Amino acid sequence: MTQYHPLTEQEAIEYARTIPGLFKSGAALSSREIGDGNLNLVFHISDSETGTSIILKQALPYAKVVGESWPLSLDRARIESEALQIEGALCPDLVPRVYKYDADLALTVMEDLSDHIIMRKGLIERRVYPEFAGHIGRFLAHTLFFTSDLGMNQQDKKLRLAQFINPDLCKITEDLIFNHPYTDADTNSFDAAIRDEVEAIWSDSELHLEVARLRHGFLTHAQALLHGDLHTGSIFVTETSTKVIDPEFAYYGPMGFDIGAVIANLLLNFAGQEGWSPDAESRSKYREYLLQTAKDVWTTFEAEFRSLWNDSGIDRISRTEGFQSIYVEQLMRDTIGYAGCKIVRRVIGLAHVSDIDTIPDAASKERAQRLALSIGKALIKHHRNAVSFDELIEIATKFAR
Ligand code: SR1
Ligand code: MG
Repeated sequence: MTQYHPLTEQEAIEYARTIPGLFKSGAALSSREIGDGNLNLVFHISDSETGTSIILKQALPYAKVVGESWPLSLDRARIESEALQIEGALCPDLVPRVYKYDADLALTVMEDLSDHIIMRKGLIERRVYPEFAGHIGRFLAHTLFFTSDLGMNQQDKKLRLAQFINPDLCKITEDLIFNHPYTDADTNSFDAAIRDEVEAIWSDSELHLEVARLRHGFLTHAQALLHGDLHTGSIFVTETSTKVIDPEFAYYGPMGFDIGAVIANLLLNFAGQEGWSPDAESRSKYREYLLQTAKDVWTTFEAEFRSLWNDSGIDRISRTEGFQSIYVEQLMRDTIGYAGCKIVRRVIGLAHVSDIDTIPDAASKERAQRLALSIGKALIKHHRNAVSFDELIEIATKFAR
């Protein structure tokens, strides 16, 4: 089974049996392909007698969401498994354990997190995750700091950058986030009801100029090893645990892109509450929770990042008085700008989010889409002038009134 081919459910069982120390020989294993993402196969293999289970994630040589007409490198499976191992060394409690990576089959064998749920689903059900902001703020601070020139040997960092050259997946982001939503591209997908707003975005040159700046940062600012796709569908949660999965888009890019992704997805759910909250009072209460979480993510990130800088910074010159604040303020502005881009693409572009797309009532869905676009555009246009993260909260609050 060593030559690359997409596994069947039965072959996934046979493969799982070959991994030492997991299943007893002769165990009655069951296999289900459960991948609901855009790119890969995901097999859940379990032994109902012992309760042991694992996940086999296999990259396909094309984008599953579009088909074989969109080829994609299988190297993303290596990138994902290596990124998971780096993240696991820095934040062992916040990522799944990797048991094995098989380069020939572009396959990663990892811990099953079925006792958690995908955070996007939890937020649609209007659940509350009290530990999430602290966990993800720490994940962001540690993974970004210790893979940057601030926290690791600067020559080793250059070699690590080479290890994470990820052109196919970066191109998806460059096109689907930073280009296509701003023009009449074939890949776009949006409801006819909001065509007026979408056409206004296509002709908004002030907006395009800011997106061009942010895209340039994504292309050129090799600041830290990013997760690269840190939305709430890439995060498993319980009330007490957070696990980040799916770093196949990992590459060296601007830190604010990862922080902004988390914030954007909280705001997409904030907009989606047009359709999920039963009444105005509970909508406003859940939205307060989402905004407080967004603020806590930033505040935790900033505090942890500054303390890592003070305690574990690797060079003298970066400790020069004032430099840390200049750096962190720029991160805050980047975070706001990238959050805006991540919101707009999920309403107009190829890949949407269920927080908005699955709202059953058409009028509520349209309100949610328009609200998301208003917030996204305002964040993009304002990001370079922001002096405090609170301005993001004020923008979301203003448009939701
Ligand atoms: C063709 S892939 C579309 C999207 O799915 C992934 O989760 C990324 O967000 C990507 O942009
Ligand atoms: Mg993914």
